[in-house]
Amino acid sequence: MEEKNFSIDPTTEALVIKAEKEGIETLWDRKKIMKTPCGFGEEGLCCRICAMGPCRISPTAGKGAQKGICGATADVIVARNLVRMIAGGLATHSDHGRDIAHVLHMAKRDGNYKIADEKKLLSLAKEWEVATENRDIYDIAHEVAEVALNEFGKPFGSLRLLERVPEQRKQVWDENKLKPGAIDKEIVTIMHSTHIGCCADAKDLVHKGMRASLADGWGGSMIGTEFSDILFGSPVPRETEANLGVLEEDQVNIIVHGHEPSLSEMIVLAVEDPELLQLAKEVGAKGINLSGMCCTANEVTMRHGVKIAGNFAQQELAVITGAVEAVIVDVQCIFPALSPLTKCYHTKFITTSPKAKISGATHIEFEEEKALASAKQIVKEAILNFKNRDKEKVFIPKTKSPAIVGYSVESIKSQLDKVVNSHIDPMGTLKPLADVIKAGVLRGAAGVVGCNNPKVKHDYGHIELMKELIKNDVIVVTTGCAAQAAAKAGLMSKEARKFAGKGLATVCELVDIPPVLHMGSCVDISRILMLVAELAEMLDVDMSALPVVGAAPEWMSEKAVSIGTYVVTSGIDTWLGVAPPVTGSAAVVDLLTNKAEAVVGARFYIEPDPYKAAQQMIERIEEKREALGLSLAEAEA
Ligand code: XCC
Ligand code: SF4
Repeated sequence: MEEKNFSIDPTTEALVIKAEKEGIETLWDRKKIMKTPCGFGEEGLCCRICAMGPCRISPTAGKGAQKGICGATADVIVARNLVRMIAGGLATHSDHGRDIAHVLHMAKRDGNYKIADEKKLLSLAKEWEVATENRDIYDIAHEVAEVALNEFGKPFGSLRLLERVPEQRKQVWDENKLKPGAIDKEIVTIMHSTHIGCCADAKDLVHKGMRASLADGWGGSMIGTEFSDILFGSPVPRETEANLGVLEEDQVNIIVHGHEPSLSEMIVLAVEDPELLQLAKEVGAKGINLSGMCCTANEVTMRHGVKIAGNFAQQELAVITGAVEAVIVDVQCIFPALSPLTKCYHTKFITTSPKAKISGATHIEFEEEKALASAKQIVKEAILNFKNRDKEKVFIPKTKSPAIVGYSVESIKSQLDKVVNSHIDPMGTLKPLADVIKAGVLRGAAGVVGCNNPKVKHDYGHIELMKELIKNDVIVVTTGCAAQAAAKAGLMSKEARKFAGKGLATVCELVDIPPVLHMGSCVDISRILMLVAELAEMLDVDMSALPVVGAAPEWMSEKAVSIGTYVVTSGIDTWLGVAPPVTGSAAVVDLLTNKAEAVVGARFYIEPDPYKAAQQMIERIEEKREALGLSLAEAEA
């Protein structure tokens, strides 16, 4: 066995060794076979937008093709490719948001989907001027959902949720024509402008990308978060466990994987069904053990404490344990590799979304109108599969870590409120947070988010960066697969205070929180936006003035490109651990990592080394503190 050096997670190492013994391939094997990535692709210099091409150009080589056949320069080709990635990410997040809005639109008092957070619904109704007096709550819900659904295609005006943005930021966007229109329109505009022979100005293309990205963070994603909270409840802190050690030898193991909570919420209900529990007993299992992967895990752990089996890079490994009866998926971040892989074990691979059929998988279409019945049918399939488990093949690593999850903006506020305030503000307040930042007890805050990417040692980018930040009194908020890395590494337990600097440790103790806060799935980065926006409002400064930074150390998806762009366009400097495919254009690199700052007050940094990135992030935080006239000296904690 050659030395394993691709993950800091012990379960990952152990299961890859098992896979090798069984002749099973994983993403790391395929990565190895891939060898060096295509240089043109890596730099963004391959264009296949029309059939005169594909055109691969090498402008820096000084020989060979300097331009595409149509005459597109490196700047144009790189910019077009980049903004198409943004459109892809925006489309994906927003379509998720739209689906959830549709679910609210069909919610019924006696249906499968009900309203869990009336307060949030009523406050959104008020925000959108939907009448509430003397109306049935479900009528209100349906109208609010309709308003949201119209945000996707309305012919005029910009998005309603942009009204949540502090004045200073609105002004930045107004002055620079960055306010997006309807969500779908932003996607269409990019697809149109990047067609052969349309927009050929890198700066303008990047501008379009930035504008569109805001329709993700402050549009589709935010709708996804708001409506999920209304339907399934706004998260509150709760305990869970994370890593593949959550699988149980003597139970039916079911993994939900993907993104939209409309499926997983019903599975959560179905596994508690007495008849199905009885059936599990009948097939010889002690019970049904539900756990999650990727963002679906985040959705159900935030609201129900469902255990986290692992993050993106571990989806194959879960199957390789030989102990999983079913992997149930909906949309996004699902390896097609799961289909042949599950055939090597007894695991049933069940797809449920018409948007994500995967050949070789069992497709049980999840019909929202009959949601619970569909969910029960799916769970039943899993239970009946228990008897096919090959005990010889089972290996469940012992490793798992306790974690506290569920930090929505509301729960952060009420947690702060409990300690510091005498309930002056019935909604809770961020004032204590603003105060400790002002005083320098906390130097600032960082959002560390994003995926796994085999270009980075699995979880290493996330964990080393987070540890450095909290050690330096920077509180970390996190979502997505980064959050799962943190949970697995124990950074979301109260004991993790020992990794924090003196100031942060004191705050954690007073407020009774871990130093790294789980804020949800990737669409829930909208929660982070709201947190930053409220903090800016409280301090009466622009969002870009705050000692707040963002990072995606192991990102890989188009969604992440869209996220990074809306975070920067919202005024928050963002560090990427993996370079996006833009290095083929010095002009585009300059726009993203330099010139953006003059326009939106923030820019991208590309830094694969988490220690260096942490250093730069802390320096940036201190610069912002100084500019705000906040204390430079270490405050007495
Ligand atoms: Fe996917 Fe959302 Fe990335 Fe994880 S973090 S690999 S996008 S599941 Ni969103
Ligand atoms: Fe080549 Fe231009 Fe067609 Fe792209 S759009 S493939 S650069 S000819």
